Amino acid sequence: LGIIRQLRQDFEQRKLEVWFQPQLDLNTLEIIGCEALLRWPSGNGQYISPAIFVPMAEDAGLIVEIGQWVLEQACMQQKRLEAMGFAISIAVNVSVPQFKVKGYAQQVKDTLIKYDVEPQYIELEVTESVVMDELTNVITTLKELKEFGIEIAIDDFGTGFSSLSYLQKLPLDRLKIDRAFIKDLPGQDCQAIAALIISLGARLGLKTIAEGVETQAQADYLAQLGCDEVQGFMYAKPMPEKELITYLQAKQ
Ligand code: G
Ligand code: G
Ligand code: MN
Ligand code: NA
Repeated sequence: LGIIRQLRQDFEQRKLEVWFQPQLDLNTLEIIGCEALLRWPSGNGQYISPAIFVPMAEDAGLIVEIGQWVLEQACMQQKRLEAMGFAISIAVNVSVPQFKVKGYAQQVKDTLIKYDVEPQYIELEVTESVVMDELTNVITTLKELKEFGIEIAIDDFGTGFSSLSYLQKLPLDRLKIDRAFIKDLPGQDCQAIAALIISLGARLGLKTIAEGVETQAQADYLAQLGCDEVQGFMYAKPMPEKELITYLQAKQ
């Protein structure tokens, strides 16, 4: 089977999984949310990386259906966590083809209403490729979502090919500093870029979250720079729902 046919078949047979990676307040180390991340089991406990299959699913248009399913999983997860006393938000990645769907913002709102999820508990992560796509009506769509109460983050910030002017035009809440600028901290070049993004965020009134934090030295440096939030293997890896609940209970 071609990889896309296999993906479509496994999706239809409900074999895809959504895992969750905690996000923490860097000052208090309180868990403030988690990112929903797709996982495609390939047998023997192995997984095909979304870095490989998500771009293929985008090209095939399949990401529209899968993305909607991820959002619904995130909504159901949020309700289950809330019922257990964990009022944390869930961040969902959104691709360009999803934004191209007519009425995308309304579809997202309808989904949250269907699952009775308060909008403040869902965040959408968009990349600079979404922001720069001329056919997505991104400003109108994001404004509609933001007015509803959904938070918006720019994912992989600093790695796209875009001007900074969109930062003034879009209703954003958060900048996610790409792991590329975290991994060599406190190396000099990374330091300069991370420091710049954090102060840019602060001056624009946006929260900054660092991705891929793996060491205490990185965390210390980010704290010193005034970074608000962190996500990374040092705190927790992406994990299935059951493990997430165990993790949250242990941290209580
Ligand atoms: O989980 P991991 O770090 O391997 O993810 C690799 C990439 O796949 C990341 O860039 C992430 O944004 C993307 N990805 C994971 N889950 C989803 C999803 O549900 N939708 C989209 N569009 N991208 C995802
Ligand atoms: O691009 P996006 O931010 O959506 O991708 C998140 C990806 O980063 C996930 O695939 C996740 O598994 C990965 N990730 C999260 N934390 C770390 C980390 O500390 N180190 C590394 N190498 N990858 C990480
Ligand atoms: Mn992301
Ligand atoms: Na990212």
